Formats: sequence, C-alpha cells, structure tokens
Amino acid sequence: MLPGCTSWPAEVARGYREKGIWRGQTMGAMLAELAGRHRDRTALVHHDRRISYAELDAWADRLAAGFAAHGVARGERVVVQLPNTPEFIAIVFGLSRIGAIPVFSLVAHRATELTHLVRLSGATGYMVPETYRRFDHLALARQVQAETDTLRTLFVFGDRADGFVALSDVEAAGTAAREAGTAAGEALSPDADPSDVAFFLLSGGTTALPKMIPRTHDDYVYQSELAAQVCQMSAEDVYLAVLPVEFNFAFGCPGVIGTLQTGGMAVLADTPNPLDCFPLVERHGVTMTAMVPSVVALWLEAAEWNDADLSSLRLVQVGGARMTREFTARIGPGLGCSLQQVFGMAEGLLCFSHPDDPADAVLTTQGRPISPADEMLVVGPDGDPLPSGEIGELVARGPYTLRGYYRVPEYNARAFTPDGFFRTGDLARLTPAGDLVIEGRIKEMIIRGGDKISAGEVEDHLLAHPGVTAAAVTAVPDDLLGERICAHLIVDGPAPALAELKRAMHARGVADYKLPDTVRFVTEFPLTPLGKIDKLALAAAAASERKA
Ligand code: OOB
Repeated sequence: MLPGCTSWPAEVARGYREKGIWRGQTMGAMLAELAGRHRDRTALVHHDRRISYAELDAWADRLAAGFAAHGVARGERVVVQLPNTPEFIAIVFGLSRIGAIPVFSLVAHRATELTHLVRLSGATGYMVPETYRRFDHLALARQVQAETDTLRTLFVFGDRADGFVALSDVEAAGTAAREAGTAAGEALSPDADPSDVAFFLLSGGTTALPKMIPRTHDDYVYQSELAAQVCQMSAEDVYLAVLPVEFNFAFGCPGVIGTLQTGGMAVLADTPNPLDCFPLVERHGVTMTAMVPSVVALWLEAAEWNDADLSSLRLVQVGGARMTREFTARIGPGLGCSLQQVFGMAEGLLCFSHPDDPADAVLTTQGRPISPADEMLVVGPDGDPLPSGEIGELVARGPYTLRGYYRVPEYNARAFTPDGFFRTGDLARLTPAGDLVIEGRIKEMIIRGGDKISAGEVEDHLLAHPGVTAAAVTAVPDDLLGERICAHLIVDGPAPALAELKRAMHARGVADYKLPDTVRFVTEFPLTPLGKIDKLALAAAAASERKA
C-alpha cells in the first residue's frame, strides 16, 4: 500500500480475500469487464450527452495514456476538483488505470483547503474547471501552485490557458500514445494493484482541515457493489446523482459506481435544486436517488406545488444528518416512493434501513451494516461494549472501513482503538432488533445542510482576526439546514461585526460554507468540571437567544 497509509492486518486481509469479499479487481479492470457486458447501454447521462459503457471504457483508456504521456506516474496524487460531469468519472477511472491516485476535493474548496490538500498529499497534478459558479478556478490553481512545492502540472477542463494542460490535450496525447503503442505492440497501461489506494476521499473534518481517507480498489469495488445489491438494483435502474459525486454517498453508496456495476444508467444533476432535478426524473425515468435531509426538505416542498411526474422513483436514500420521525414520515408519501435511511461516512461503514423492515424501524432507525463482515459496536467511555439500548460511541471495523488516515500517525493513534476499530465520534444506540439509532455526536463537527464543518478549523480562522482573544464554535439548530454555525467570541477592544468576520475569513481563502452564520460576544466561557470549554452550555445559550 502507498506509504503513509495503514493496511489491514495481513491475516484479516487474507480472510477477506478467501471469502471473496475482496475480489482482487481494480476499478479500471472492473470498468473493462462492465463494458464487455453492457457495451452500448447508456452508462452516464449529463444534459444531452449520453455515454455508453464502451465509450466510457475507451475514454478512460485514452485519459490513462494521456495522463501518463503528461508525466503522471504510478502512485502520484492528482487533486481533482470538478463539478458533476462525466469527465469526473472518466478521469477517476483513467487515473486509477495507471495507478495514479485522485484526491477528491469539493468544488467549494478554496485556497486554504487546497494548499492543505496539496501539501498533505504531495500532489503533482491538480485538475480544475475554468470557472464554476462565476469563480475563477484558474486563478485559484495558480495561487495554490505558487504556495506549494509539489505541483508540476495544472490541468483544466475547458479551453487551453497559460500554464495549464487542457483535458482535450490530455486526450489527444492519449490517442496518439495508444496508436503508437498499439503499432509497437506495447501493453496499453500497466494496471494498478487492487489492494492499493484507488482514490482519496476527504473526511468531514473534526479537529482541523480535512483528513485524507485512502480507499482501495478492493474495498470500494466491494462496498459499492454490495450497496447496490442491498438496494436491489438492476440494469433497469436509473440513478440520479443529486449530490456532488465527490461525496462517498453519491459516488459509491451505491451511487454512480454501484449503478454502473449493475448495468444501470447514472444521470448527473448540476445542482440538488428540485427545479433542476424534477425534469431529470421525468425525462429519464429516474428510479433511485440519494439526498441529505436539507435537500429532501426542498424536494418535499417543491413536490407540493410542482406537477412534475415523479412516479418512476422507487427508492430515495436519505442520510448524512439526523432527522425527526415527523420528517421521515413525510418523505415516502411526499415523493411517492420508498424511503431508505442511510448512516454513512467517507471513512467506510454504511448502515441502511430496508424498505421491507417494519414501518417504524424505517422511520426511526438507520438500519444495519450492509456487510455481514462489518463489525459495529456501541462502547462506553472505558471502551467496553454497552448493553443493547444504552447510548455510547459508535466504533466500527470491516472490509471497507479505513485502518488509518493518510500521513497523520498521531491523530490515528487516537482515532482508532488498539484493535483497529475506527472511533466514529458519533453517539448511538442499538434497538432490540439490532438497528442503529444515531443520537448525537461527541466530535466537534457541525452539519450545515449537507456540509460537514470542523469547529476547530473555524475557531483557528476566527482567532487569526485581530482583537479576537478566544473563540469557540458550536452549532445552533436551524429549521432549514438542520444546524448553522455559531461563533462565540471573547474580544479585546471593539467587537467586529459578523460581516467583517466573514469577509476576513473569505479573504483567507476559506470555503464559503464554513463562514459563521451568527456571532455572540461573551466575557468568559463556561467550563466543564474538567476545565474544558463547555460547548453544550454555549450552544444552549445560543439556541435560547435565537428563540427569544
Ligand atoms: C456522510 O459522510 P461524511 O463523511 O460526510 O460524514 C459522516 C458523518 C457521520 O460520522 C455522522 O456524524 C454524520 O455524518 N451522519 C449522520 C447520518 N449519516 C451520516 N448523522 C445522523 N444520521 C445519519 N443518517 O455523511 C455519508 C456518507 C455516505 C452515505 C451517507 C452519508
């Protein structure tokens, strides 16, 4: 495995292989197999473009050869920052075919996040769109290259630009290399090792900037295929990628990858907005999709007055944040389909409720792990498993749950138990039937709509503001987004306005979704008996002020 990643213990890995859980197939080889099976069937749809399985496979090959021709070598990391496009999917397959490793960045990330990712990953390549939502990604890429040491090549999806290699030129180089190679009888591209990293997902972040999650070919091929099976997907299914595909949920839970593994068709939406998505459901006969609760809320509202025909929908997966029973009860009737609750994380473990579970379980639990080989425990403060029904921390290990984040050994020592369970930082209990119920969080993370924000990261940015002597960041409840970001500050001198704090953070190159929504000024922080800042008390104070 790539140095800096933690492998599964050898005997555990052997067990997964012997049981056929890990198939020893790379993502690239899997696509070739799928292309052989489904040739002319449509794999991907975006606007008026339809890409067949055979076309996607040939495209990934051209890109693989093209990236190699542009110096991208096996094991090298390439940060990929693209909106929902077929290019994103083809590039991921293309890079992984030469054993290069895409790092999935959010399109909303800015200089702060990207310089961090490039430094942490040691990336040699960075792929951006020209502009997206009027933001100049070329300028961002130039800035990130100037501020870091390893970026050799900037790639752009769009027109040629100074200092960038255009994706069309990568493809052209690939076509030329393949023709020359075929003439010389060379093997196309040496395939990657299935037990090695296929790509890096990013953690929602709890303590600081995003951490990198190595996902191997073996683990991901297994996860997405199993997720598709649990959702009873078939070649007749049409999956709508409503969320950004760089999220694990939309990429492989089962997402786009699981859809391809069953021979179905994946439609890529530009935004989760129902006004964009409803016409896609109608036009393509979408049968399945995945959303976070704040997006479902928009869909439910729109479905009330919009007369779009959503009758093709059979299953809607909802996860990523907590929901009330009242809310979950509206989803099935409101959209005319079955609901599946999903508890998931980029780190691995996936729990799904099942449409044929008792109605109450579907409405109030996040179901069970998708794999019989998943191990999931609810433990108390001493690390011992708690009796069923008691609330404690959820810990997990299994064939698609990471054993360590990339290049953060000290953090890993705390984030995993000595026997390799990942400490999720989520508070949970199990029902007598064995279903998971998420009750809250230990980790200091705010879930604002679909976005995960690390309290510690925002605090660091606020502390950089002159006059701010102490900062604590908590969530405040919000009807629309679930939670919003509240900054509690102690200042020396005049209190800066919220707009001023936001402007300063924006100028530091922080993604907009992390900017605080409200600010409170206090003279001291309440402390817990152990002398830590009592964030529960701060959050409660903010919530009651908000109500008033
Ligand atoms: C998904 O992945 P991430 O990595 O963005 O966030 C993971 C965290 C979990 O640790 C938990 O705190 C929260 O998001 N979460 C939920 C939840 N599902 C995730 N909290 C309450 N209820 C749920 N159902 O969010 C993700 C990845 C794959 C599939 C679905 C969601």
